[in-house]
Amino acid sequence: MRLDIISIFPEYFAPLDVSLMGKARERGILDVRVHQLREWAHDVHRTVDDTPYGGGPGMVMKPEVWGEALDTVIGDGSPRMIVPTPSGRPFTQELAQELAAEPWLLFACGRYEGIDSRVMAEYGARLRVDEVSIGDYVLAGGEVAVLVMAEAIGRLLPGVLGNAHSAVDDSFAPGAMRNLLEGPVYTKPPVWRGHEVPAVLLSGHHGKVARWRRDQALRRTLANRPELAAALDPETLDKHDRRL
Ligand code: 6GU
Repeated sequence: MRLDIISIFPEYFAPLDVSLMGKARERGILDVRVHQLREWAHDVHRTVDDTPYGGGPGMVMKPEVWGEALDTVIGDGSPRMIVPTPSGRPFTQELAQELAAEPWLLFACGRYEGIDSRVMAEYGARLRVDEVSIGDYVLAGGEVAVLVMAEAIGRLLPGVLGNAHSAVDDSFAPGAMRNLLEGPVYTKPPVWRGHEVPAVLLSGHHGKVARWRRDQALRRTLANRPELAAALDPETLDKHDRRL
């Protein structure tokens, strides 16, 4: 997968050289190219923003600079373009999976109050453009949101995770535990500072372990995400589940 990122703070993307994303790049699974937006600003101060029409606080990113940057990076190709913004559609595991199937993603990072909306109109006529939010809070800019999305997408690429199965029972992944959060996990020693590992996990009884894990997942979902629990399909709940 090719991943282009345009930002006025390319330094934010140093973490993409490390860990799982760094390995994916070394293995040639990911081709990340980070671009400094100011390279396409031509005045002495390399200005990328201006005051908003209609008034109001903050600054808006200028369309001409973005136009030149995007034309250069896109060339005659057709990447799927993502614009991180708190007013976008929600970034979900489902969207991560959809984006992981694309050959080329282009992230356009806004700062200040955002990018002049005509940029999205212009490129939306040629490319698939999505404005995407990573949650209901406001960041100073799209850079950190792009790191979040890039990692969520990157770990789904074939050959990135060591164990090919380790993404299948993630919270939010499709499957038998669909729509349930993952429950607690334990490793050795069996007793640590007086806290015991639940006996069922040491029993060797696979059926009981699976039942216990499902109960724990359901309890955690009820406690931490009541709206997810309320949306569970009653058809997928058994008698045991309904007692919780
Ligand atoms: Cl994608 N960008 C910014 N600036 N803030 C956010 C966000 C994105 N998602 C949630 N908050």
